[in-house]
Amino acid sequence: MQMPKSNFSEWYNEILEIAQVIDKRYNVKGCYVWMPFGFQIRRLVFDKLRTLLNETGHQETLFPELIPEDQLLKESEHVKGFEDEVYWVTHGGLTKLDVKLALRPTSETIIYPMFKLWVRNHADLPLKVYQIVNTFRYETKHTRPLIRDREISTFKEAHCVHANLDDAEKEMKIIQEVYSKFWDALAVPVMVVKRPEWDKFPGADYTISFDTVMPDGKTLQIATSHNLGTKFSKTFDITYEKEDGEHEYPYITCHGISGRAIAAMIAHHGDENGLVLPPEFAPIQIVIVPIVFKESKEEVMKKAEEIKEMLSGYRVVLDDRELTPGNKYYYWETKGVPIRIEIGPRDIENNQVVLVRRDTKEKRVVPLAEMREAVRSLMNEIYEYIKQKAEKEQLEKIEIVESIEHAKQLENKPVVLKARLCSEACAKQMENQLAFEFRGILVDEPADGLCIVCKKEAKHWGIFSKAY
Ligand code: A5A
Repeated sequence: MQMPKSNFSEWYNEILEIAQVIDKRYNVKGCYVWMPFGFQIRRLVFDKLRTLLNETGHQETLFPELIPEDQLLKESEHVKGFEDEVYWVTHGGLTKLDVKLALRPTSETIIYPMFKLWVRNHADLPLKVYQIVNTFRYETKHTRPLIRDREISTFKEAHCVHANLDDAEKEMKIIQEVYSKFWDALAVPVMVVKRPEWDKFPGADYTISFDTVMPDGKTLQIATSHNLGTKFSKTFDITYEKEDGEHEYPYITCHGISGRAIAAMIAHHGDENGLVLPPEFAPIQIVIVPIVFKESKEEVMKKAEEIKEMLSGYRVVLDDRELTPGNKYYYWETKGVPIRIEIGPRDIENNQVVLVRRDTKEKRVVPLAEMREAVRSLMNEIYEYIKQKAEKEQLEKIEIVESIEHAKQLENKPVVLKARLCSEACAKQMENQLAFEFRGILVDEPADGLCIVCKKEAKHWGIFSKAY
């Protein structure tokens, strides 16, 4: 079956179903089921994130899910940001609870009262923890699996306490590096932007966001990193004793990535035949399809087993089902298996195998003795190819605009705008005249030239887009 990607929304829904990633038929809106195959992708992807966080001194933890009402309401800006989105538990059985309990929309107000108990003096800092949990947000925009869940079933949140602003800023950079490595591994291209004042995380001093451009030209925020300053440590009365004996409020940073990571990976690389996955995150990396005829069946199956043994260390399936090879090809293509190995009587005769890559469908005949090495290098080639392809496709959707009129002409195109700006005030002015949202300024790319709005000297590149 062919699924054209031109209608992205339809394609996305279909691919999740056909590849058996998510079943969205559960009867609570915004709550979805991870199917076993999808769950394996999830595990591989989030284990990568775990490894990167562990390597940089973040420790995995697990906090409770329920928040007493008064505790959630403590930080006023934070509350305002989330009050429309909170699910409440009001009863325990038939008994009405004295204090309503919120299902976490995020865990600042759960974790920070505990930080108050854990942080005593400078030797306790930095304190860097993270958890991978489900959170709940009563989303009112159109829900869709992994992109906008009401039960965000996969939510990695890191929360870090630092002695001073300098250390907090260093952590913001460390996370930027960790996240960049993560997106690089997933071959997902990103733009790193600083969100404007009016669009930062509720309670944050500022927010850095990783946005990716989806195939339909809309941006998806796939990670955020917030410098919360001392606001939350003041609210939750977290202090530490400095070397000189004085007590000080520490700085806090927090950093989130959700199942959107998987949505982005699928959206960028998948095609009309199904998933295409970077080999590192493919639950099955190689499928062996024996081409059997009655008279040679035994011999071919024996060879196929041998080939499987030769590929130890990879995640390999030998598909010995009673189906036609064509059916098997189709089945494994939908699941994004990076390499297919075909082995038939003629290959045995010639002491060779046929390797077929999922991304380009290219076939390669290699001597059996060179198969392992060929597979290894093909995996790298596939990763490089899909990464460059995704980067190129993203770049092609980013239009540099020199005037508001030019921006207006692009309003119905699936593009993202990049414009020189001097300030957030000018960005706001531009946003007010357009059907695009201001997403922020690029953090690693200063601009020169003139501001698109006021024609004074520009300092930044601003990004404007339609957004998920
Ligand atoms: N405590 C901080 C880390 C926090 O909650 N930040 S956040 O609100 O920005 O969420 C982190 C990330 O979760 C977002 O950048 C976004 O990529 C993802 N996210 C937010 N709402 C989501 C939803 N309804 N479904 C899936 N992912 C979501």
